[in-house]
Amino acid sequence: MQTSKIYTIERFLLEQQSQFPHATGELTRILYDLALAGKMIARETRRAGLGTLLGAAGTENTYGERQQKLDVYADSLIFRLNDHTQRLCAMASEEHEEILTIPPHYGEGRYALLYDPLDGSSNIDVNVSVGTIFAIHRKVSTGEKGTLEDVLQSGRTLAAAGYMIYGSSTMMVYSTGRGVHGFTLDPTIGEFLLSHPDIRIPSPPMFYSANQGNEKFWTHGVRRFTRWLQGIDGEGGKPLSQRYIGSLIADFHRNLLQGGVFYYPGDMKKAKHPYGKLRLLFEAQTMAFIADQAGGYASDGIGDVLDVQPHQLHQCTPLFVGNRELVEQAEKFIAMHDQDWINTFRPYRDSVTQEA
Ligand code: AHM
Ligand code: MG
Repeated sequence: MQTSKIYTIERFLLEQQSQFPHATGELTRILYDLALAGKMIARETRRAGLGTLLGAAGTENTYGERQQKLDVYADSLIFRLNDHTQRLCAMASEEHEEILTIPPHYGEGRYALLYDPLDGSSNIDVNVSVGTIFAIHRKVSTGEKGTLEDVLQSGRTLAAAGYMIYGSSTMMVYSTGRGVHGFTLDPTIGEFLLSHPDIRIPSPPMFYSANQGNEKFWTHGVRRFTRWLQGIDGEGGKPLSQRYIGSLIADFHRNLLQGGVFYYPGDMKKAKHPYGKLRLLFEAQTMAFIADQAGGYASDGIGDVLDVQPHQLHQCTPLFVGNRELVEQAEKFIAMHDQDWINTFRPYRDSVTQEA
């Protein structure tokens, strides 16, 4: 007879919480609310092809991108599930320019939640995996209400972070700083069950993931790094296979489970992404936190993403994330060849003027 325990996410969270006698259970409940959001978004993504929610909503987000209807649904759902629980002092969504305050009649809590409601949403129309990304910080501002200060925190101080992936199955992967745990949704019972306890990025790595269509805009160091991954340049060993979905969560998740590196670099020539495309607070910090907890590493090309002190809610960052030795190799190539780019990026990265 099999003796391994079966854990629902609720049971697992409660068991983890019980190891900390002074824990109030608030973080546990926020994670459980996010799991519920994941189930509800998964339900809608399953029906997306049926037409009611498919296609663009006709509005644009803060980056001028077309919002998909599911983006709008996921964004409002996460807010509505969390605004009245008295566990949060503020929220921030990739879809909104400013922080989202808690309606005064609900009362404030001790945490701040950041989320990208539906990452990779341009992939919905073509039935490719998308995800939800979340990050939870402790309140640090001293007033009664949450402020920008509560969300502009470095990844080092995250209380918890993770993502949901809506793929061939729905999974929730999270960490509270004690390992990375993955749960798979059993749709027949509506429960997330522990399927991937204590995830570690395996070695040797298998894949590299980048949008090589942008290669002509990349810096010399990033191109040299790519050749190295292909086993062409320098001491590079066995070539890695290339896999790129264009959905950060899907690309990251594959590399987390099978080993590899994802990168979306900054470049000097493409005016649109001088500091990379991805957002530090809504995308990169969570990937960095999960990678770090799984034995990997995330860099912006200069140093550890977790050490970057954000100054802007929608700050962009280059991102190299995956097996530590691969990411460190990217840093080496960049330090060796991309001094001009470093001189351009560093003042933006290290700026201290806080803004929404
Ligand atoms: P989004 O937050 O608007 O969905 O954009 C982020 C997505 C990531 O999921 C993905 O890694 C990247 O954009 C893909 O960009 P590109 O199409 O330039 O390769
Ligand atoms: Mg996104």
